[in-house]
Amino acid sequence: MEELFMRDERNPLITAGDLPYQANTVFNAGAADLGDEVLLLLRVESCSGRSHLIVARSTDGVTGWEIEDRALLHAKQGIPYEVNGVEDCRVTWMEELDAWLLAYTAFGPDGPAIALARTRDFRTVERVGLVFPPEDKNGVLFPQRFDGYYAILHRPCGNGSVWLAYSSDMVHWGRHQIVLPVRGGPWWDGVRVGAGLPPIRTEEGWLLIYHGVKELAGDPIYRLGAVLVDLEKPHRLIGRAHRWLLSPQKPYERFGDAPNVVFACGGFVRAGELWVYYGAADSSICLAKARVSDILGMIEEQPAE
Ligand code: BMA
Repeated sequence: MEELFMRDERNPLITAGDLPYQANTVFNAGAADLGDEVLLLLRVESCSGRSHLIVARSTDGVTGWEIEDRALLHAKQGIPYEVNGVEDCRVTWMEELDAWLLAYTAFGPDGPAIALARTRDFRTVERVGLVFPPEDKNGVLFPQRFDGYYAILHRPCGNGSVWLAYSSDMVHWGRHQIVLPVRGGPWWDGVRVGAGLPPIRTEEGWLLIYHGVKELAGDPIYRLGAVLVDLEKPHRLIGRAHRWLLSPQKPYERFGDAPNVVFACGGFVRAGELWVYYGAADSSICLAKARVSDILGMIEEQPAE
């Protein structure tokens, strides 16, 4: 099937064999466009089964990755809510704080939860703390405040929908509401949805790239889709593409530790083109690109069927 996103022909860009130490897999990276280089915050699953976050840098965002040999965040730092590791980090540039905010899955004794941290240089991090208790995943911060309030997307494990909450200090969160409901039935995003990339500001609204899950005879398929939410009131959904934008098709997306998965945490816009770094089959990191205007066109379009 023809899809909007074009995969980089050099995919997969990073696999466990590229790491400077032994590990099981690498996938679901957060991304930061630093201008003269691309920085990825890789999720590496070690041979203990737990994950940590490690920095990789490349001048063209595709080749020549320099991967650090010490994790930026890992379970061994003795934080109780992270004893089972840290996963799936989303990296949001927060202009007013002059800092990168990290929203990630902190795996504690009671399951996955959402924690925040901040960094200026990706060498040291300051933890904000646990903001949503287990079970919760897919925390993604908006890059600005709305009427003085920070906004975060997250998916409490339960009903499968994406929720939005506001906070004046990033610690206490409230005004909870569903922003992106799970679609139900046979839809490609019928069982669960979760926010992916940090929200992208467009003239028409905030563009959110999310993952949707369909379950077939017990085997989930993870695909990527797009919605628009209101520029001033981001809890208001204003458009939703009915078809997915990227689905597992290539062998590296079909086979791996979790087959049939494309899962995105990081990306940015360069010259009107959205670069999406996605985890393939929970086993590698890949890149796909699409024009933002084409994605917006797809959100407006109603399905023929
Ligand atoms: C989700 C998350 C992701 C993972 C995906 C597919 O629930 O845990 O980290 O990539 O499942 O296994």
